[in-house]
Amino acid sequence: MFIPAGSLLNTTFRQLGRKVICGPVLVTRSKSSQPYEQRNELTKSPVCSYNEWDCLEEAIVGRVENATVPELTPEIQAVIPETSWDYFKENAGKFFPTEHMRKARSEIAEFCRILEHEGITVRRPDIIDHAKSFSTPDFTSTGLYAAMPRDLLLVIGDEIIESPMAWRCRFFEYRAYRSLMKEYFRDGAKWTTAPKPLMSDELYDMDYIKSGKRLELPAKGRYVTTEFEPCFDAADFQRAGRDIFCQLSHTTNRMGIDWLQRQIGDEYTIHIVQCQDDAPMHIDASLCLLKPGLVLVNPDRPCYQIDVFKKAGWDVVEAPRPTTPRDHTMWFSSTWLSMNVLMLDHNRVVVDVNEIPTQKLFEKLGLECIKVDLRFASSLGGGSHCWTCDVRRNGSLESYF
Ligand code: DAV
Repeated sequence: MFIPAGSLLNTTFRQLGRKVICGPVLVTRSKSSQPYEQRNELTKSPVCSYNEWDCLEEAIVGRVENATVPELTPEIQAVIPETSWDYFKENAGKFFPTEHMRKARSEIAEFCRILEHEGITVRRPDIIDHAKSFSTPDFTSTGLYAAMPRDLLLVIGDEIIESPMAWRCRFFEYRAYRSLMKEYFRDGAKWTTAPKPLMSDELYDMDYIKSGKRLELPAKGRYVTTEFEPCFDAADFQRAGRDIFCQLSHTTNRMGIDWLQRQIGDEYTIHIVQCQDDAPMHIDASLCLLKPGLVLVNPDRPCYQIDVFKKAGWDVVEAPRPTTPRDHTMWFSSTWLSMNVLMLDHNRVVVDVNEIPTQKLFEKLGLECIKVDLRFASSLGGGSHCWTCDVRRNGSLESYF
């Protein structure tokens, strides 16, 4: 359902309001050994990103280390491929297979080198033990991973928000990012942590799977998460300056979207758009904003509100079908990660080296493809967009609609 916005004007690239200037020359990194009192007095935030396409200067890239098989809880069962169900049941709490993870790790190391070669400062989360079991008054779980910073961290302007993610196994995922968050805070960023969900049984429709209609309910607006308390994953949002697009999904509820809208204020308008998707979780393999005037869509998941983009003069381009072999292990997602791409600026796009049709499309659109091999890394559920969080892009707050 689209929430029509008064702000959807036909003017383009209007430039208004608060402007946070950022750039690597202006940022001095605090030494972690330096006492807080002696931190650098900075006026510029090291965190600054308004959209998916301005020139990328600094990014967090996730980690493979200690990725742990989660328990097959209802909120996971509602979204992951059925082919993973038995594997998760049998291996919950254990690390993912060593050899597969070794390959994924070397792919991610190479991905980091490629980004650095493109002039981007690459930061990494801490290595923590995700297999450690924990309890809250409401539930007991083991962790998952720190592979997908896109799911947790939402950067809107100079604010970096730790999202109230919906999976129990991700309750403590923020811990892997706390060294970075503290550093960004010391250096001037606005650091926010959304209200932590209790994740008690009330947050979940415990009968969602039992109803036997797992694949039909999203069309009726029913998800595995309830409206008991706010929850959202940052990857359900795509930023276009003053307009932010998001979907309701198994990980993002209305109360979560309302919380975010109130938090970021009326400088921004969040629009809910929905795609025809029988297991929605994260918008970035369904609808990807590539640059002003260009949106990439998933032909299997038509977006009901695509006219919003067309009316604003945007080109809507269908992503080619993924080429990942059917028997390739995808524990968490579909193979549509082929369209889960990271823009380095208006002209450069990070695309999987194996996805030739997607590369050809981008080349036809005049984009330069920066090729990375994420075949084994993608088994953990993300492409180059999910594996990263763009902490700083060189740009300002603009309106594109
Ligand atoms: O299967 O399209 C993609 C999830 C990306 N974080 C899918 C889900």
